[in-house]
Amino acid sequence: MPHERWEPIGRVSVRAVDVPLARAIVTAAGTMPSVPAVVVEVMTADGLAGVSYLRTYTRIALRATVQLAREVADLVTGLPGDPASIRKTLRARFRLLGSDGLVGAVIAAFDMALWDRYAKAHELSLARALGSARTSVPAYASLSAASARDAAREAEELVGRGFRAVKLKGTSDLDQTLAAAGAVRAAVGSEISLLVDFNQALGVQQVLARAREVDRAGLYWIEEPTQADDLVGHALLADALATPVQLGENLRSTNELDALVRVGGVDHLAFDVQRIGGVSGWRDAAETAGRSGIPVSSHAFGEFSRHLLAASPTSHLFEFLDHMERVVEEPIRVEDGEVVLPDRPGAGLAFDERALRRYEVAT
Ligand code: SMN
Ligand code: MG
Repeated sequence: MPHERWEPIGRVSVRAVDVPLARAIVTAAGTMPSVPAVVVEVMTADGLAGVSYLRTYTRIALRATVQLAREVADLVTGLPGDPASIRKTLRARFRLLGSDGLVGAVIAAFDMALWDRYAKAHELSLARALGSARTSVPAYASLSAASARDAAREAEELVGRGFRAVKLKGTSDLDQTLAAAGAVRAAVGSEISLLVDFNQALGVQQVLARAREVDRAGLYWIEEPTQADDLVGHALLADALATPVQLGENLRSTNELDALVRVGGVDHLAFDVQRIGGVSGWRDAAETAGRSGIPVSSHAFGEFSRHLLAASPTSHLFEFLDHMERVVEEPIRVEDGEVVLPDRPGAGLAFDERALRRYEVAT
């Protein structure tokens, strides 16, 4: 982008929606019946718009986030729509408050929208704008159910649709989770990779005491077994377990990633584009991961993640969970277990206006 002439940012639209899920997701961090999200559209003076969204996970944070995003919009209106410089400006503005949490989510949403706009301006898919010529990326499917019976049935259905890897939601009850993993394994057979996500629910000592048993389950990875910010705890687990440890969806910066890698707390990474700082933040983090040779998978935000993974040096697995299915014009496409990259300009995220209005939350 060295010689880019950046159009100034013009109109910005910020709206809140709460999109019901076809199937509520049961996680160790609570049950999610819907996706509360803030939809951001950033238009430049030439009339070209970039689109993104951020998730608040709980409806009670929606209005505050919309308010914040609207104030940020006022701040950036008239500035050149260059994702890198907008990110820098915003991070400087929030240095004392901190660029994580809701602030980080809002900065990421603007960054994603500006990258979407940049790719559209060059009539390139986001992956191509990021330098990748790939057309698909291997995917795994995240199961919604946690109970053994429901998870086994859901896994069978997803394998029937072509997935070669599925992820079970673990709970704080290790016995129950290992039993559910056994049920899923019995349903899908030994050829399918089985991943388990604990969403930070276990204690380090609890897992250390049962390390051999966990290893016997033959899992492809265990995800966030303990508190995400316990880097040393994850290092102890990565050392004791033969099963690979996956984490990263809660990483907020490349510096945090660096620290995690240095202590040896991670075998497989996953980035969340909202948490890691948008497209710009992901690119920095993916470069760091690449230098260490650690495989990178994605967390949610499939519309953007598919392109980002395609362009990541140590790209691994795409997480398929089509949470925005009800409000987008084109659902995320998976064929033969791979997510297919759309080649239309930008990220390929277009909201269905009628659907958005239907689930809009007054702000
Ligand atoms: C997860 C967390 C939040 C929303 C969706 C999914 C989970 C995952 O940690 O990795 O799928
Ligand atoms: Mg997870």
